[in-house]
Amino acid sequence: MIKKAKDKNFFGTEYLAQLLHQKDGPLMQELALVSSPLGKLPKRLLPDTMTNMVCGFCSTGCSLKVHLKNNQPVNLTPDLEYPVNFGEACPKGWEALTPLFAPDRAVSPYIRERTSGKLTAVDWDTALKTFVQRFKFIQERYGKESLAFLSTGQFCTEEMALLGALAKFGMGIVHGDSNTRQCMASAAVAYKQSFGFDAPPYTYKDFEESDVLVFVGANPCIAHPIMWQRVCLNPHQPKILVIDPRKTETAMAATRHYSIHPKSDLVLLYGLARILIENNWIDRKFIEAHTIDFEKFKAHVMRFTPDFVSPSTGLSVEAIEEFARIIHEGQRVSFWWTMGVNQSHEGVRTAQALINLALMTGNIGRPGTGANSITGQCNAMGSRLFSNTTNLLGGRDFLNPDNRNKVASLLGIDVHSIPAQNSWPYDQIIEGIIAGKIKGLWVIATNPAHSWINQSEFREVIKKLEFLVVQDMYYSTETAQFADLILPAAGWGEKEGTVINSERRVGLFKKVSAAPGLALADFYIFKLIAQYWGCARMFEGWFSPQTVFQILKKLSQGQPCDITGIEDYAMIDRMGGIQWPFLLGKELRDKERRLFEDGRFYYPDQKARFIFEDERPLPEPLDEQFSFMLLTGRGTSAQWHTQTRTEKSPILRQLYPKNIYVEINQEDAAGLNIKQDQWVMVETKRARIKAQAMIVQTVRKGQIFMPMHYVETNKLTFAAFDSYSRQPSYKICAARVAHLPEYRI
Ligand SMILES: Nc1nc2c(c(=O)[nH]1)N[C@H]1C(S)=C(S)[C@@H](COP(=O)(O)OP(=O)(O)OC[C@H]3O[C@@H](n4cnc5c(=O)[nH]c(N)nc54)[C@H](O)[C@@H]3O)O[C@H]1N2
Ligand SMILES: Nc1nc2c(c(=O)[nH]1)N[C@H]1C(S)=C(S)[C@@H](COP(=O)(O)OP(=O)(O)OC[C@H]3O[C@@H](n4cnc5c(=O)[nH]c(N)nc54)[C@H](O)[C@@H]3O)O[C@H]1N2
Ligand code: SF4
Ligand SMILES: [Mo]
Repeated sequence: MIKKAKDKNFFGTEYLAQLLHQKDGPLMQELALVSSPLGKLPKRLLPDTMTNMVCGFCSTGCSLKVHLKNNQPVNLTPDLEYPVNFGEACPKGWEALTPLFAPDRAVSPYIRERTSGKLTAVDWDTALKTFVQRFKFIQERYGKESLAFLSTGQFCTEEMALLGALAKFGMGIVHGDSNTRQCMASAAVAYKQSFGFDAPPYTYKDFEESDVLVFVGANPCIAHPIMWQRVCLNPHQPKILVIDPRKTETAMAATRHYSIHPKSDLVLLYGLARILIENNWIDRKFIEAHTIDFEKFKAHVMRFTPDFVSPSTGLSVEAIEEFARIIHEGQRVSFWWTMGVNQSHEGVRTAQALINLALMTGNIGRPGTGANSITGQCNAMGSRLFSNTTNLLGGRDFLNPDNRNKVASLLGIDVHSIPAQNSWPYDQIIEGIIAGKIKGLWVIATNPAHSWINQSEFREVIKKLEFLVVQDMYYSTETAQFADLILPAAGWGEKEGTVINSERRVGLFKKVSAAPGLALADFYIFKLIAQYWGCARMFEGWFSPQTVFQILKKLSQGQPCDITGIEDYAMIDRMGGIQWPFLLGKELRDKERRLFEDGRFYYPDQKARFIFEDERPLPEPLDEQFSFMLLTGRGTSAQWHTQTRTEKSPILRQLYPKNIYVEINQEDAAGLNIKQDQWVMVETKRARIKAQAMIVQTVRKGQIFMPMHYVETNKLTFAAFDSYSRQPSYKICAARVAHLPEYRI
């Protein structure tokens, strides 16, 4: 139950604007006005119009036209011109406005009384004073490292940069990570080590220009449907090869589906490399001119003979040999991967095995080629470069004194306010809470009490905190239910800023709707916190999202992700998004650009590295009791993660099963006497849950699949991590499934 505020002045917005010395500045506009392509206009004067903006769900970065009537968004249609989606959108995009008007929006800050669990609505002044008092108390009592934040790949780059700078430079927080750890860390580390910078090389046109497309652990038909539309536009009758234990929607549409044993990708990819080398199906000229360590790699893969690879992967020798031949015969071969690779105990090396295949066959830097990691959230790429979590702003290194000096001088701050150490990654922050080292946690735009691996532990962990702040659009999320303080955030459509999609395209969010009640754009929440914390001076120049965009440009200068050529938001709008890099003084001739056309990589010697390692055993092997392998992933194109947004749409709700379900092979189901839709038990060493059986042929015998969108799923998962990226290996663990009567619930 939430106690409501009665007094209208309670909202105190004018007071807040005054506090920020912005009575006529952007915060007042934020509260009173909406932005449109016509510029900022007072609400009442806004004519009925349309404005296009990038979708706030997935990393495809489609552009949507929002229709406005009487100053309200009333409808939405996909943008016909935008060089990403060309008039297409998936169900989430079509329904993007609905979640804004949900009844469980946080409309004011709330404070929870711990014993009764009751939430009380408070004004911003009280909320901010509480935030500062509690967090400062913790810092003073337990030291600087006792506070941490967990952030997101789902809001604007300007907001991420302000949060990262505020927390780390202003508030003295050392440990802060983003939920992109769950998603992109393996790809980011793989690129950094192989290319010298975290740089996905492709442009979506490559989907149309390949004659062979290899998808590894990726199900774009469900997770990136509009990227898949681009594949469907390919006029070259391409061969599509899918590596996935499950016969996914994408695998069904493929030329070949390689249903490998889970996590045998590394062995398969080394086996393919060996066949290509043995047959001399490699690009010697490219290897010599542009890479390092090929001979060592060659020696490494020699033991991966087809006879070894076949039983390890479950593929026939013929299938493996044909796979290699298809790669050889392709003129333009592209390799695409997503979570089936990244979410693994050996995700970085698996991603690099794909990079190695592209390098050794010269399939990079040309149309229709590339070793291409597809990102997940709308601004995963912004988070990787500018969130100031794993990297120092602009893809730099906290450990490098030159990098720290550079950022300090660009921002005009004392270099000593920049931590000279790396933040703990996400899992270590959680460990830190368990160990009693972290006492205060600030969670922004992510829902870890549902999405983090091994929930049974996580929920206990979170209770150990002395103070938990959750900043979200909704007061009802699983994580907000534990919060001592909830800060109400505006969502997509209620604020402006930029995001970066999978092909490195900077796109624009706009404000087309006023946030409800007291909810504020995260940007202004951070500004207010800076004010109350007493470090506002450091952020005087960070006036509005638009001014921060100019700061981001400065921070990017000279880096591979240089965006100094982008003038302002209007230019992004005009050009249909702009891919990085785009340097000052350059002319924007092509709407689509790929990296490495000159064969030069980001290391000082400009060469890419072959990086490889022996395969590792499964973190949780099967045993007699837990003899099923549980896979997890996306269920339908209508569901988004922890469902805080997609469950709000009656239309989307029609497009996915209401109850949690487990997909099970028909032979296994028959053996266990399990019928369609029957409630069954799924159990791992961590937890036991109930789910409805969905009997399928798409999951192999001995395996089961559960979508991540239901809160029970991560009670089952096993907390194993890639040792380089610390990305959780969500995809597999040992489980058992049984006919319900066998158990007492
Ligand atoms: N509808 C919808 N779309 C989304 C999202 C969403 O929640 N809903 N989330 C977005 C985000 S943040 C992300 S990161 C992406 C994720 O996009 P994807 O990675 O494409 O989606 P997943 O279903 O998580 O995983 C892909 C596949 O990996 C397979 N897999 C599991 N283990 C292995 C293995 O060992 N080897 C191989 N080769 N494959 C394996 C699974 O069977 C699954 O089909 O989707 C984005 N798009
Ligand atoms: N078992 C299993 N678990 C998984 C995965 C898997 O494949 N299997 N995939 C993992 C992956 S790849 C990912 S990316 C994660 C995703 O996990 P999460 O990031 O936890 O999932 P979301 O539901 O997207 O959470 C985003 C939160 O931000 C809020 N929000 C939305 N917009 C805004 C905003 O503008 N401001 C603020 N302040 N809040 C906002 C939403 O209401 C929601 O509560 O899940 C991971 N978990
Ligand atoms: S594919 Fe992704 S970006 Fe495009 S409409 Fe769907 S959710 Fe939005
Ligand atoms: Mo993700």
